[in-house]
Order: sequence, then structure tokens, then C-alpha cells
Amino acid sequence: MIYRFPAVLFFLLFSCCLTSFAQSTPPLLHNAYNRPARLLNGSWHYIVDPYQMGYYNYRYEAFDQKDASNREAYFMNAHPKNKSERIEYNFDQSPTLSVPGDWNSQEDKLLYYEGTIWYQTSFDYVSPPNDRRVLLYFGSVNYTAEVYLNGTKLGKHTGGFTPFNFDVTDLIKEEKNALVVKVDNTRLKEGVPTLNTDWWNYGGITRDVKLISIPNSYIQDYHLQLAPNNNQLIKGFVQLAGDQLNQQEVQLQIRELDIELKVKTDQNGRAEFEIFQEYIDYWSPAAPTLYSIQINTPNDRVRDQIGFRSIHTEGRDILLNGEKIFLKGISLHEEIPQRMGRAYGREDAQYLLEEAKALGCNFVRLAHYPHNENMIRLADQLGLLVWEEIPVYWTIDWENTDTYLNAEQQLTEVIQRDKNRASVIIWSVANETPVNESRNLFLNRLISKARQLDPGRLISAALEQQGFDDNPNLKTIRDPLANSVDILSFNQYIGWYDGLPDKAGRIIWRFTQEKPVFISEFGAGALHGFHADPLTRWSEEYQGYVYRENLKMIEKIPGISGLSPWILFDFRSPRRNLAGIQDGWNRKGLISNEGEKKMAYFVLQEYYSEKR
Ligand code: GCB
Repeated sequence: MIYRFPAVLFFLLFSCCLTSFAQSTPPLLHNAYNRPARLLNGSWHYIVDPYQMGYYNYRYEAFDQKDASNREAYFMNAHPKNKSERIEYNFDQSPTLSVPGDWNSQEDKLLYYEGTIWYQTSFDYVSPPNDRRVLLYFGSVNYTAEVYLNGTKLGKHTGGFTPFNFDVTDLIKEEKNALVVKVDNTRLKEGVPTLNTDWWNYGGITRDVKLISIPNSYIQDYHLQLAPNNNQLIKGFVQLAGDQLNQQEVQLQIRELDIELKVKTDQNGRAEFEIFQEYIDYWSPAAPTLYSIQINTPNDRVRDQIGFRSIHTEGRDILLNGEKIFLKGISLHEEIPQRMGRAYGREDAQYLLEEAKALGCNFVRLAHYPHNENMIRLADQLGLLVWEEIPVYWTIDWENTDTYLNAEQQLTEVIQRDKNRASVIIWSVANETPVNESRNLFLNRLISKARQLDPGRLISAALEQQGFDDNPNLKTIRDPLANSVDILSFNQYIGWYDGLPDKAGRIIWRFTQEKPVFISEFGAGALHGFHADPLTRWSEEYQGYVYRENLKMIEKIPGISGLSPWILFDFRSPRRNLAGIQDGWNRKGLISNEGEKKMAYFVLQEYYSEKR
């Protein structure tokens, strides 16, 4: 049964979400990526503050709630006014870290650090004219960010992988602005993700920080995609924000399609449109056509590059532009292993996605949290289909309302950022979560939310598979969530956590749902350069054997529609402590942390090159 969320609860949740935002937090700007901006990236001073000296007084009361002008608070960025004043911190004398960038990979002493670090930067800014506003935009900060400009708190953001913005027009000065960010990556039971993950908890300001100048009335949001049921209809809306909302003329141009359309906004600043278009070069992995679009209003203008494609399921098939497609995928973390750090810029995205292409992929599963926007923009250009995911991973605090709201906020923010990207075809709401009543409610609510925000894409979650007591070789999905998702995705580790590689030959899969079946993970660990017979754990031969046997088994699954084995590169994980083999790395990569390809890489590459 599909869980229906009572309307009154929706209202309560919605109103409490709203009150948790400060005044200076406008709705998230769509397509900040293409807006002219002043980057604040660079070297920022930092103070490691495990006891949160800069945040709490000795009674453990937060300065910004009790005593916001206390110069002891680090966000005041104070300097002694005279030789007698006692100020026990000094950003100017403190060391620096690069922004964007995680802190763990920049300083040896911070490799394992989890806690609070304060960041500070100073900048000058030419005052905006009266008819413009200034947004301060963060690509992401892991995990909580409390942001202060010139001593005033702008707000707090929770969740390590999605963007947020503040309006700083009234606080920004011509000279010597002090921007201070308290970043805390302490793992929390009630967090999303929770305490336990199989990846490195990279802390810091991990993506771009920028100042975006926008007119007082500006294009805050827009959606421009094919109508879900008609691939000759481009459908969408433009949403303005600011002081002039009603009856504003919105002009939409797509030159290459000879489209030039004018519509007026309603009193809420919203204009909707539908454009019938007979000929469109549909976006696909074989031909990733992107159209240049421009939206003009009396005060504002944005440009974007948008591809048009349809994505549906029909029985066990996934249809891209009405044609059946097999997803030749690979899973990826947002990490550059050679640097032992988070990936962030355009070059990093290029490296990761080019490697996926070289393997023969048309699809990437971006695990286990939203990756940076360069990945998605580049996937659009390279013609890679994308699965995006939020970090609802393993054992979330299912009964905690704040945990749910946090997960929903992360989902909302990633959809808000990427809803116009042709490459993104699947929103995944969870990975390997245990079936129980409160989890089912939690995930069904997230699924409803995703469908409400974006009816045009497919919804999935990486589920778990089960055997039968009387026949362990017969496997299925026994999870009520299977009824809610569009794609029946699951992780399985036959040959690694589940028997030896030859077990795959005995397994029979049986599914009752008439939905596309997708294997979101399988794999095995191998240390690059370690060679032995195929039954020796950690050898490249063992990993190759697991891949060969699994691929044969997968071929026999009726209606299988794709796979994204685990994983392209070895990745950092504090759970992986086997000396001499793991040394802090999850070794399931097809490519080692030094960039060397293992034997199993070639097994999968050959399979993909032959697969139609
Ligand atoms: C899984 C998880 C993934 C782990 C992987 C492993 O099922 O989804 O995050 O890293 O197994 O290596 O055990």
C-alpha cells in the first residue's frame, strides 16, 4: 500500500521548515552555476576548535543565542582594541586551508579530524546599485555550517552535499568584509547520513563559495523539460522572486529551435508555458544534444544549456526517448583517490567521468550523496545517464521527525539544483536500508516528495535481496518499497559477502513486480598487483572471477535492464583496516588508488563492449 501522508502533517512539517530559516535565507537560486559571480574561493584562515570555544561560553550557552556581540565568539573576528584587551583567537595569525577542499587531505593532523573548524576570509566588494541584491552561495559544506558576515549570523545549513544561499545585501560593505563559517562534521545518530558509513567523512567547505549579484526582481527558478507524456511538448515554468512579481513579461528563447515565446507572470511571480515542437534532436548517450536557452525578464536574464529527452518504464524495460536502453553503469564516490580527498572542480569531474566512459559506460551511479554540479553538467555534455542519491544510508533514525526533514531538505535541494539536467534520470532515496514499519513510512514519504517535486523522472532506492528458507539459491526482493519505486534496484554481493564466486552459477532470481530490474551493486575487493589463484581473497584473479560469474548470472535475469557494479576506484574508508591489503581503503575498485586498472576492469569493459 502506498502511504499517504496526512494533509495536516504536511502543513505542520511545512510550517516548521519555514520557521527554521532565517530572514536572510531566500529560496535556493536555480542555475547559480551559470550566473556571473565573484568567487570567494582561495586560502581561508582556519582555527581547529574541538571544544567549540568560539561558540559556547563556559556555561555551554551558545554566544549567538545568549550574547551575540561577545568578542570572545570567534564569529566576531575580533582584534584587541588596545594592548590590555584579552582576545584568545586571531584568524589573521592562523594557518590557511584551500576553499573549496576538504580539510582531511590538506593537513596530516586533520586526516581523522571530526569536529568543529572555523573558517575565515576577508574581501572587499564594490557596493551593488540600489536595484540589485547580493546572494552568498555555498556549493556545499560538510556537515553543518553556521555562517556569519561581519559579526551577524546569516543562518545555519545542515547536510553535507547540497547548496544553500543567503541574501547579504544589507550586510556587505565596500571594504574588509569578514566572512566566518563554523563547520562541524561530527557524525550524529540523527544525521543524514548517520554514524555509520563506508566512506570517509571529509569535513570542510568542499565546494565553491560565491557572491552572485542579482536584480531586485530576479529569475529565482525555472523548469524546462519535455512533458512526461508527450515528447513534442516542452513544458515548464519561470518563477520570479523579489519586489516586482505580477504581470512581468517573461521571454524564452531557444534559437536553434526557432522558439521565441512571451508570457506574463501571475501575482505570485510565476509564468507557465507549453510549447509544441515537432522536431527536436533528443538528448541521448549517443548524441547528447544540448540547446542554448535564454530567459529574459524586464530586469534579469539567465542562460542555460538544456537537453530534451523522455524517460519511462514499460513493464521490465527502461525507455529513453521511447526506445529500450540497457544501463551499462558503474558506481562512483566523489573522491580523487590519488589525492585522498573529495573531488570538486571541473577537472576532477572530467577525470572521473572520462574513466567511466573509457570503461564503456553509458550510465553512472553517483553514490551515496549528491555529487558536485560539475559532475552533472559534464555528464550532460558527455552523454552519461545519471543516478543521483541522497545519503539515507543503512541505519537512519527513522522515527525522528528532524531526521526526516533533513533528508527531505537534501532531496529538495538536489532536485532544485539538477531538475533541468537531461542526464539525470533517476532519483534514489536510500541505500541498503532495513525493512521495518517506520523506515517504510520514512522512505514512502520521500518518494512522494520526489514525485511531487519532479514527476518527470524515475524513482528508485538500492534495496536488499533475500533468499528462501527452503531454497537459499532462489532469490527475490521481499520489501514493500518494491511497490513504490519505478525501478527495482538492489545490491548483492554473491562471491564476496555471500559465498564463493561459483555460487553465482547456482542462483535463480525471481521477481513478482513487473518493473525493470537493476543491480545497483556487486563486487569484490582486490589489491592491485596482488596475483594468485582465483580462490585467493584480495587477489586480482579473485575479483575477476567474481565479475565473470556475476555477469553470467546477471545475463540470465529475465528483463534485466542494467547494472552499476561497486565501484570504479578504490576509495577511503575508516572501516577498512586490514593491514597490508586495505590500510584504510575499500579495495573494491576496478581501478586502484594509484590509477592502475585491475583484471576485473577488463572483464567488465569487454562485457560492456559486447552488450547491446
Ligand atoms: C554496500 C554499500 C557500499 C559499501 C559496499 C562494500 O553494499 O552500499 O556503500 O561500500 O557495500 O564495499 O561493502
